[in-house]
Amino acid sequence: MYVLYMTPIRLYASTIPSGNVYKVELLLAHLGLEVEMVTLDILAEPPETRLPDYLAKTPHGRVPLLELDDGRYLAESNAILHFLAEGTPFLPADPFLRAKVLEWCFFEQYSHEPYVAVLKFWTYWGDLSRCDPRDIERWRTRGQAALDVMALHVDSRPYFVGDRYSIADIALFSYTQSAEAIGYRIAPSIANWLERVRNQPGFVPIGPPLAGR
Ligand SMILES: N[C@@H](CCC(=O)N[C@@H](CS)C(=O)NCC(=O)O)C(=O)O
Repeated sequence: MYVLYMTPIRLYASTIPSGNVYKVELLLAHLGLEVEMVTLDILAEPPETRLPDYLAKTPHGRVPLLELDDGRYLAESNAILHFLAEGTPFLPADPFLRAKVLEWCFFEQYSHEPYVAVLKFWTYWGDLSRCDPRDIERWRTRGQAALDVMALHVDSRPYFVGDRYSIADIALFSYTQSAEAIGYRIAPSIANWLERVRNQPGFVPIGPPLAGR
């Protein structure tokens, strides 16, 4: 049991399984914490994430969104991971290692998620045939480049930071686990690392890709 200085009570998620929401669900499962789940239809017209009631909670209008028992809200998956992991073994105490965790979380949001997650979205829930082929090519080459960087890193170490499972692994695992199914090459070092993550105590799987469609 972990002592958190603020109690999260509610997690806003989407009807389709979102990798960004899943990161938070996975950490909550590791921590043994339960929160109320509120699912929003992000494929509706307009998406439920863009209705005034939700925008009043988070002007960016995205999931995940964490609600605390004092009425405050926190958006951005990796910020939520940092908040929930504070004081737990999933976020190192050492300042340099904490910065390394941030390094990988920024990498995930800038060099990985914008390509792998977007290709995943259009493959399962959008209409890939309506996408500009140059966009698809960019998602493939840049997503692959990110996966190759990751493969090199975990070739010589078990986890991304400090030889210990942390929220850096959770952030990167979320969309990487779906990468092979949508056509990316997964090196053996990545496959082994994915397996190490799946073997962590309290691990929960993400929902199937076409759920909630
Ligand atoms: N950088 C954000 C990305 C959040 C995001 O793009 N969420 C998507 C689901 S994965 C969403 O809310 N889409 C609905 C919408 O754009 O209205 C994070 O890491 O939380």
